[in-house]
Amino acid sequence: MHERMVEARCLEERLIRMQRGGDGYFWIGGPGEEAFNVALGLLAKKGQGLDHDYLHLHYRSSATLLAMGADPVDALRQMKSVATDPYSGGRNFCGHYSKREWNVAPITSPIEVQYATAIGTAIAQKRAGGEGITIVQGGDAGTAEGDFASCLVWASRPGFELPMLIIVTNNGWGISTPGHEQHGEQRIADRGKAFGMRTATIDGNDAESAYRGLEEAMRYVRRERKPFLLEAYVSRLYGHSSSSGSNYVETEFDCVTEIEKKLVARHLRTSDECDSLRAEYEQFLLEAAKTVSLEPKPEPASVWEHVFTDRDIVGEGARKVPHDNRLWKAPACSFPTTKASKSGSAS
Ligand SMILES: Cc1ncc(C[n+]2csc(CCOP(=O)(O)OP(=O)(O)O)c2C)c(N)n1
Repeated sequence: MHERMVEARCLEERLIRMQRGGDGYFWIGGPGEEAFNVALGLLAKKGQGLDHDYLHLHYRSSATLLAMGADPVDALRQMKSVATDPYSGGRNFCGHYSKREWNVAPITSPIEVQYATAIGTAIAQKRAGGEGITIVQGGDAGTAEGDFASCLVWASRPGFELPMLIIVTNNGWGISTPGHEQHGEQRIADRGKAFGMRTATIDGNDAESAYRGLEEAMRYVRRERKPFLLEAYVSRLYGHSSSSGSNYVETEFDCVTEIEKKLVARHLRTSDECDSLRAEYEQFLLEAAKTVSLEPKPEPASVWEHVFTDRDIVGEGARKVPHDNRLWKAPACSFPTTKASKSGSAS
């Protein structure tokens, strides 16, 4: 875990430097969340399809992707907006990953959208059975959005509970608004109790607590096929984004420094070894950023690739669909039915 955390921190620091040096337009990322996010990436059942975990992550989740085995150089490519960026072909912000082969859904900039889309993969996994679960993660301020409430409702319908691990990484801020001014309850996780959900609040800054908390929650969702709302306290070590200055915040708890203190105290690593590990990653990423800066920019015409549709759905599609019922087919449905719906009345 330590090595992945160091790698993730060095990557975020390199991305910040790139943005400041004119090698990127905007930075947002997850320094301060490495302990929790690395544990999540290591524990996820990686792969494609319903029997693997679906991940609907946050723009601060770079460490999760690294822990799953992503190449850090690809994150530099997205920052530099070069055509070789495998996530968006140089067309999206840094930290906006997606990886079909690992069920990692695209990160959204509008906050909380992921809590609504995650319901879809969780329903598919409920119907399919098996071991795969849906994991959705976002920040604390975003939980004020209706999408979060929709997620709690859909995840907990009696008799059709969804295999969903609902995560809130609570850094105490929504850009510049402090969390304690925004919601009356002490713990966001407590909201799950009203829906009959299992919940927990953990210290996401401590690598051991994060790993154990996640392991337990995931085991429950995987076996019981029911939701779990997990709130993890984390730090926001370089502020909100480049828009807020992206300077190191001395007063926040630093999970990398803390794990290193523990490793040294337990004689598992020396502080020299910790320093050299960091220096190695820094050097590697510095060199990689230079190489990436020489890679080609996307061709202008590629702006039309991977957009929602290449058809005229407003003109042609919108006219056809409502008038031609043959285009619409009822999907196979295994929702629980009420007595009324069994006897033919609308439910
Ligand atoms: C729907 C929507 N509203 C507002 C914003 C502007 N915005 C971007 S990040 C952010 C704060 C999000 O805070 P939180 O959910 O706690 O996540 P954090 O960034 O702190 O990890 C806001 C309000 C947005 N991106 N999308």
